[in-house]
This record gives sequence, structure tokens and C-alpha cells, in this order.
Amino acid sequence: MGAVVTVNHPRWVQFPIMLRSVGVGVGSALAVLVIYGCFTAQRTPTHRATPQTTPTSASTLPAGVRGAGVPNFWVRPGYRVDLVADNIENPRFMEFDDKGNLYLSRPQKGDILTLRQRGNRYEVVNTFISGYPTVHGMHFADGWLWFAQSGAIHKARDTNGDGKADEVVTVIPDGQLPKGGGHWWRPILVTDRYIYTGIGDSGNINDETETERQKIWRFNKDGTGKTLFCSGVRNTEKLRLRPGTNEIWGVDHGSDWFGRTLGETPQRFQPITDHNPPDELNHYQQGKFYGHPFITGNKLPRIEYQNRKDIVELADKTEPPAWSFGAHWAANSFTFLTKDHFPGHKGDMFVACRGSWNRVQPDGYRVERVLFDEVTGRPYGSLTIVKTLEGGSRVLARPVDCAEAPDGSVLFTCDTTKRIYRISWNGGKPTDAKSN
Ligand SMILES: [Ca+2]
Ligand SMILES: [Ca+2]
Repeated sequence: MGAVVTVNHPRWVQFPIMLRSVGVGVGSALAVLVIYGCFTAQRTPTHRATPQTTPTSASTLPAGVRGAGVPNFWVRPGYRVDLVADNIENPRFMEFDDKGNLYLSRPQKGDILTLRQRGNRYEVVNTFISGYPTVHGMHFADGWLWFAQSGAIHKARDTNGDGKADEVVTVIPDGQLPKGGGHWWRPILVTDRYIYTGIGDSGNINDETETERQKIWRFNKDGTGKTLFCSGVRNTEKLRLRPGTNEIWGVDHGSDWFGRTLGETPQRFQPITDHNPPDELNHYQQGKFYGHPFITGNKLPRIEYQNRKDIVELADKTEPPAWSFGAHWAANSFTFLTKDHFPGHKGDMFVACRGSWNRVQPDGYRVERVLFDEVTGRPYGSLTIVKTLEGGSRVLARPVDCAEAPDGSVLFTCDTTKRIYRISWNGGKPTDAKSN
């Protein structure tokens, strides 16, 4: 174990303290950047550069269609965005069941709502469960809606069709997993054999190697058999299998204040932090290490940890992202596309990026499509489908989660504006679609 550096975000008032306690010089940082150059030069084709932070002048670009009540989002040509629900407090994650019910978790309210489509809208029909503070991740499997609180996992089902759960079973009670702290929300994935959940960093770049945090855990479906699955994860809020495979995928938020030890002025002049490190799309595999908090992105050490004697070994064992997003985009959640609604999109991913707070110029704030190679099953590109930032600085919405609806369109939640939007295909030539 090297020097322990505890940094909680976003309290940049701690910045002067960090300067004294860490004391990393510019020379060391340059050494890191040289190392970075070496690694990036040797990247394999699956480890691509950060996507361009486009579009910067969205108002001048051709655009798709916005339905009534949709603010001035930029929509990629060929797509359409409609407002399908509004005035719902704290809408976070979504999950459809096999009957077309849409479940919406509201951690601040401690409940899950049941919504159903009526025409072009989704309407709340009942409260599925309530009294579960921090409820967040959900997964419908085996006829049950499984859901995670910060320290517990339950499953519930509605047996009379009124949208309210009639049976709730606690699968993993409080006490087996750490709860609370920063990054208190939990993903949940239920497969044929196992339950997977993850626990993020309690702060920004805390060394929690010896704890249960920064890791993805696996359980048997009865809640027994707690097993470490993988480590080095900062904040992954959803886990899903890539369709047709047993591969577990998720997006991970990169850390903040990358350049803070080098003399940046927080919130005003932070040219290093603004662009580092990337947010990540990871293929999580058993026993692998994903770098955090010591190593970011494509095997680049965090400056605060670069003097660890084992930093090169840590970089060597780090599994780099399968795809990288822009720094501080807050790539938050995603859905794989399994249907034929969008031409040539099957197997791709729509990612909700909630947007930056740790950049001088805001960025992120979008739904991004990650394109997967049908042959290799690996990401090879990404495109912005909806951008929710106007004029480079005006935040119109903060996308939280994406869910594929039964008809193949994709919903995305926006928590701060209390809305759900739908992205659909508007016809025309699929200029960005892969050939079928
Ligand atoms: Ca019921
Ligand atoms: Ca990583």
C-alpha cells in the first residue's frame, strides 16, 4: 500500500490542503504525461481515443425532430425526441417488465413508480413499492422486479395487475454490503445463476483497496455465496449482459480534479482536469482490475499515486476501457438495443450522460450511441444522438438512464427537470447506420 490520499468531491475548498499534503511537482506530472504518450501510442484498436466533444455549435448543424414541449435539444437527423412524462420528482432509473409496465426508481422518495404507456405518454398508474430509501438499480428477471437499496437487495412482484407490489422478498438484508457515503447508489444485474451488484468509491480517489468498495460483487440468487467479481471500479450504476452473450458491461465515471496538484485554479482555469481522465465503458470480467483509484483510462496513473513503488505493475494489470467518453461527461447509465426500431442499431448501446460539474466549460449532457462491431462484438465508435446543452453552456436537461421500450424506441430520464423523453426513429436514410 502506498501513500493514502483521501479526496472527497466536490468540495474544492480542500484544494489548498491537498497542495500541501500531496506535494507533487510539475516535473513529476510531465513524467506522467510522457508515460501516457507511450501507452496511448501502443493502444490496440479496441482502446480508442476519447470521442470529439461535439457538437460545439449545434444550432448550425442539421437536426432531427423535436416534439411538443421538448426544449431546444440538438437531435441527430433521422431521430425524433418526444416528451412522454413530466412533473415526476427525482426520476432516476427505469426498467420494463414483460408486460410493458415501466418501473421508475426515485431514491430520494424511497419508492418505485409503475407507469404505463397511454398514447404518446407514459402515465403513473400506481406506486409499486415505497419505504425503501436510496432505491436505485432495478432488473426484471424470473417474473420479479429485483431492486437495490444502498445496502440491501430485494425482489417484488405485482400479482393482481394494479401496478402495486403484493409480495416483497428481501434477498440480501442490510449488513452484508457497505452502504451510504459518496456514490451510495447500487447497480443490480440478475442472470440465470447469479446476482451482481457494485459498490463505488466513497469519495473521489480514496484508496479503498482493502475494503468492499470499488468492487463488483456476485451472489447466488438466494443471497448466499458472496464472491468478489472484479475491482478497481469507481462508480458504475448499471450492469447488463451484452445481448446474446454472458459478458457483463457497464459505464464508469472517471475521477475528478486530475490536475489539482499542478496549480490549476478550480472552476476557473483547469486545462488538465477539464480533459482528464475519460469516462469509461468497461467489459467487466471475473478477477480483473479496472484501475481505480490508481490508474485512469488507458493505463495513465493518477498523479497523486504515481510515486507508489507498484504503480507500473498496477498499470500493467489494469484492464483499460473498451471505449472512452469525454472527461466528466458523467456517462451514467445505458441500454443495449435489441430490437429493429432503429435501422442497423441492433447490438449498439445508448448511453445517458448526465453532464459535467468538474469542467470550466460544461460538456457531456447527451445521449450517446456506442456502435458495436457485429463481427468482434466490440465498440468501434460513438455518435451523439441528443445533446441537452444549448449554446455550449445552458443546461436543458441532465440525462440519467436509458431504457429500451417494447417497441424498440428508447426512453431517457432527466432527474433535475423531472421528465422522461423518448427517442424514436423518424425515418429517412439511416446515414449513420451500419449496413445490415
Ligand atoms: Ca398489486
Ligand atoms: Ca478504469
